[in-house]
Parts: sequence; C-alpha cells; structure tokens
Amino acid sequence: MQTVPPNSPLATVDWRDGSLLGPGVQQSEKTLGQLQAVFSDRSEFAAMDPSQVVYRVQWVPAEGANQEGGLLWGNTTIQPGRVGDEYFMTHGHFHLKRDRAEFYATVQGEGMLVLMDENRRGSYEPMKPGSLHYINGNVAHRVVNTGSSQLRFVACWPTDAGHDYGTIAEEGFSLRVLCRAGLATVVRSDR
Ligand code: PAN
Ligand code: ZN
Repeated sequence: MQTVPPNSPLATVDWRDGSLLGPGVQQSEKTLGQLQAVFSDRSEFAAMDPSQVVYRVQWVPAEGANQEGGLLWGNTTIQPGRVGDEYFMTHGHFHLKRDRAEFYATVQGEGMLVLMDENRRGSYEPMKPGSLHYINGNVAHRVVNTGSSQLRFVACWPTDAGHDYGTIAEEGFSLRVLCRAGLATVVRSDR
C-alpha cells in the first residue's frame, strides 16, 4: 500500500499571543497619524508623535482575494496609550459587504469591543483573555485597549467582507471609551 503524504497547515498560531507564522502571512500597521479622524481631542493629538504605531494586524488568506464563501484568519495587537482621555483603539469599520459577520476572541490584555448598527445604535462588550465575540453583519466594530499592556485578539471573517472605513471617518461611532478618574467609562458621542 502507498503511504499518503500530508499537506502543510496554512500557518502556525502561537497561542501564547495569537501571532501567526508562515509564508503566506501578511501584516500591516496603523500609526497615530493615520488615525487622525478617530480621536476627539485634536489639541492632544497634535502634540503627539504621528509616527507612533497604535496597532498591528496580521492575517492569512486561505483562498484568493474576494472569494465568496472563503474565510480569513488574523490577529490585532493594540498598544496601550491614550490621546487625552481617549484610549488607543482601532479605526473601526463596517464591512463593505454589510451582511458579513465576524468572530473576535481575546488572547491578552483588556479592552472593549464597541459596536454600532446602521441606525447608530451602540453597544459594547468587555474583552478579557478568553472572551469570544460574535459581530453580526451590518454592525460596525472597533476595539479599544483600556488596559496598561498590549491588547491582542484573533479574528475570523469572510474573505469578501471588505472594509468601509469612510463611513466611520465621517460619522464616527455613537459611543466613546474614555478614562474618567482612572476608570474606563463609556459615553455617548452623537454627532
Ligand atoms: C479586523 C480589523 C483589525 C484592525 O481584522 O481589520 O482589528 O481594525 P481596523 O480594520 O478597523 O483598522 C477586522 O475586523 N476585519 O474585518
Ligand atoms: Zn471587520
């Protein structure tokens, strides 16, 4: 009988921090300067170094770009920090294909997953190691690092979801997470 050789796994996840290793792994980073539209305190923002990295993303495509029915796997690492009272966070987005859902699961650190539907109804979920979050389609999502160490989470989302950053850059989220008297506090932020 002939033995059957295995295929290689897509990549390796280091479960200590959620990071990805493998030839197909891609990465990007967002600096403070690229997040000008999202922080509310413009004068504090202007005094900070725009080249400072706020978060890094890794992902591995499992199928060709925009493949309907395909999935992507990735992770995000958000540095601790604040612009004035407002914690470092991701830009946040709706998916371009609005009905595409997503999973997030926290590996390290603490934070908030901030959600907003297309009628600007906001909600949020605390993130801590092990917390699993399901993001419905048609819901914008952003992660805020409210802790004093890196916040790291893994994610799985449809290959053809895409990212609509423009709506958030123009209209913002309806909730903001601020440090008030040393505590992470969620406030309304309607425009
Ligand atoms: C995540 C996010 C990642 C970075 O992979 O893209 O956390 O956040 P922004 O895309 O808002 O900058 C995801 O939600 N993908 O769909
Ligand atoms: Zn997403």
